[in-house]
Amino acid sequence: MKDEKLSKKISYALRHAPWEFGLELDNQGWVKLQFLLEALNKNKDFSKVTEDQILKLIRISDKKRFEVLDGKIRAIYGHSISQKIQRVASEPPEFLFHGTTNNNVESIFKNGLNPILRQYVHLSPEVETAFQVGKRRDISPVILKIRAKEAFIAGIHFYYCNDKVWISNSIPTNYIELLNCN
Ligand code: HQG
Repeated sequence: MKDEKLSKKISYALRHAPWEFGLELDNQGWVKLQFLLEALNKNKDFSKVTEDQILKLIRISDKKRFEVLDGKIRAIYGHSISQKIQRVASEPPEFLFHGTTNNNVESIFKNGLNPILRQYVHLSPEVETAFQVGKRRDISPVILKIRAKEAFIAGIHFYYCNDKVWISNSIPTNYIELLNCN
């Protein structure tokens, strides 16, 4: 079993469709690791997955997508389920970055940055991570610079996920600028 395939399956279960696995997330997105494991093991492609394999996957992954605490597991970001995952807001760095496609830019400067199919907008403290996120959909992505501290002072909530990901609700256009890469 390739780690990437397992990671994608767990992301799908914990971010997008827990009911397909007979799982119910609590309001912070947690579910018993044992329940996830049993659900995965019912699928022939994942029948031999063990708890240790999941823990190792989390440990070695370049992106920290999941966390485990007290026998429970959750996706740290990326949710699209209708039940909103509750987070504790915190003060963001001065700037956060968002990588997107050239096609989206006009609409973003018209409508603001919106979660679209997810619960939150995804941002990063580093340009490089934003670039990699944008590159999933555009070989030459556009990097947007968000004046996060200013937005925070004006009452917009930001939530820390890990050292590469912050999330927020919609960001109005007046806090968004194109990053000058020259
Ligand atoms: C765009 C992956 C038009 C937005 C990634 C983005 C990330 C607008 C797309 C994480 C818009 C939504 C999240 C507007 C926003 N008009 N387009 N007003 N507002 N958009 O996938 O940030 O590898 O939901 O720019 O790496 O790309 O799966 O969000 O292009 O960390 O762990 O709408 O998911 O993480 O796309 O990616 P997404 P994202 P994993």
